[in-house]
Amino acid sequence: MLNESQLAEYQDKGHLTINRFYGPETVAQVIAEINIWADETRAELSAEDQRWYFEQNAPEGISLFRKLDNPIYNREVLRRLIVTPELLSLGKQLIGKALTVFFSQVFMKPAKYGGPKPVHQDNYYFGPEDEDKVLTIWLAIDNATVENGCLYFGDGSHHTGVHQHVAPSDEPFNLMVPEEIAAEFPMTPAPVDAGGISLHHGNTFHQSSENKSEFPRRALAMHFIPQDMNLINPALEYDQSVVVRF
Ligand SMILES: O=C(O)CCC(=O)C(=O)O
Repeated sequence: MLNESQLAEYQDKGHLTINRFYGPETVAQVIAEINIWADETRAELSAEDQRWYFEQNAPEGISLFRKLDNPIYNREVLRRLIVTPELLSLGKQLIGKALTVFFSQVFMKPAKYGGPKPVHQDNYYFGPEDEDKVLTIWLAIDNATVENGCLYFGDGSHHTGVHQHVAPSDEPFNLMVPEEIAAEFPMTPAPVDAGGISLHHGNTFHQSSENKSEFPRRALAMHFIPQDMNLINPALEYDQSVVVRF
């Protein structure tokens, strides 16, 4: 459970960091499982999927995963290790008693070639009925630092509603807050130690920079909503057959 000051921080800033949520053994098991999964997935990716799932900045002949989708649905081991009663109690405290992870992602952000994620609001992607009922819990698998591309947040931006996003014409899925609106909220870095978690409200502006460092910045994000709430206006299609209810 969050204590009063953590709750107040989440409500005020729209995000909260909790270090040491999982121990090093759990983090090591998570890494081992992701490595197995990445190897299995690599073998079956089509050329088109490779453009989406691999880092496009890596040198010719080096294929590095940018992301893997739906770890909580696809990998029982990850579900069991990560979605513990302690984790669920945070979600229940913030958004409701019966929860759904309707989408989850592993962001690999590999050393040297990890690409940036521009400023965005999860709620523009997800289009929920109630903006206050989307919670992302982001687990740092490596130490996430300014050097290797930790998250940055616009403190208090969750109080400003959902803004229309734009996307480059050659990357229609890469939705972002228009620059002039993003500029109203200075983005502050939120480093998290491996095994720590970062929670954010679905409206909170956030981004991560590229990773030019020697160290990967892997993270696993879970997007929670209450079971009785619908996504009424999603910007992309979310596959209802892969939701996991808790
Ligand atoms: O990990 C990242 O770089 C982006 C994460 C993100 O946008 C999210 O978890 O909502």
